[in-house]
Amino acid sequence: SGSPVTITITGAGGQIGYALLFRIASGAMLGPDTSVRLKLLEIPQGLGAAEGAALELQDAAFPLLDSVDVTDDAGRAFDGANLGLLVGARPRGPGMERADLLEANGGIFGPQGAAINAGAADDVRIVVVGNPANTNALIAAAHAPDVPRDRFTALTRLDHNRALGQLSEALDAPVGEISRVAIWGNHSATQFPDVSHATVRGRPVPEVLDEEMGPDAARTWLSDVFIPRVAQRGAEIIRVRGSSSVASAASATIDHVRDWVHGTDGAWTSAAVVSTGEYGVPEGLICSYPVTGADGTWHVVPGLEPDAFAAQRIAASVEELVAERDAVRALGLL
Ligand code: NAX
Repeated sequence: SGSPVTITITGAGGQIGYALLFRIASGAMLGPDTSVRLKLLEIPQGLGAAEGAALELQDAAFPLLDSVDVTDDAGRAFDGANLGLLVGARPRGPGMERADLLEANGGIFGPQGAAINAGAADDVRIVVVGNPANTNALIAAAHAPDVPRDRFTALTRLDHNRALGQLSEALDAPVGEISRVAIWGNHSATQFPDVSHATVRGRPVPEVLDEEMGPDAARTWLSDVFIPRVAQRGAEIIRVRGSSSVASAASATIDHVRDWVHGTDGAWTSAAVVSTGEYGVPEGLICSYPVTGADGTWHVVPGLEPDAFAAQRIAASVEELVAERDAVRALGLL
């Protein structure tokens, strides 16, 4: 099974970290033939929780787990990393302005990007989970000039999976029968969950919705129920559960990395990747697109023709990404 893959997890002592570690060590992310070497990065206050998780990983006796290293030193954490799951971030505190939030996260993702640049393996792949995920990924990438841009991504797979879950319920079809769903834009409330190309059991979803609800009701359901419910699902989870999404976020992170490394066999998923100008998105932004995974690379699905509604939704979310980029640029973080 070759040499172990080195995986750096930041914020490993936090909630998502706790849900992620055991699934990675079980082989759910890289498969049953790949052993893993885990490097857990925390800030000093989080070290105890990360060390406790490391003890429990030992107690779970995973055959694929080669070693676990806990540190608060980013240089040590990213040394030799093949994969970096950047989960730890600075949450928005009470009364915190957006610029303060971006600046605090710049103080995290800038140095982590530099540590990746200095010490990660040549094949390093990064997924940023910590919010604001797209812009944090942009900051990290800007501090890693020697790493190819397309190795920096942000997680929108949770949004994608949420969209699948909602469609599955509405269409009374298992998620495995639904294809070509897409999330466009920012991992935020402005994101555009797009079903215009989606199919269920091979039939176009818009057609099935029209048939089941009538065209007007279908349009209203999409714009007033489906889209806001997916885009605001995080807030709904907090309301119902009393705490933010954890296991679903970890599961989406596993899905993202697995599909990036092993490919999707032509199936669409969603990931925030560096734009090279596709669909009019300014080059360099980390924007969610419909993608396929092949040869260890994400490929933006080409040749789609967003209708007027979709184009307007995508533009609004991209505008927010531009504003975030301009704000971090003004703060000197890029
Ligand atoms: P927690 O607060 O439980 O854990 C975060 C951990 O990160 C803490 O243990 C903290 O000590 C650590 N940390 C902070 N700064 C660090 C640094 N500089 N280096 C290393 N570790 C650091 O939050 P959790 O629920 O695990 O969520 C983590 C992040 O995921 C948050 O930013 C959250 O907003 C984001 N999310 C992103 C999602 C997505 O789809 N992209 C969905 C879920 C989640 O909301």
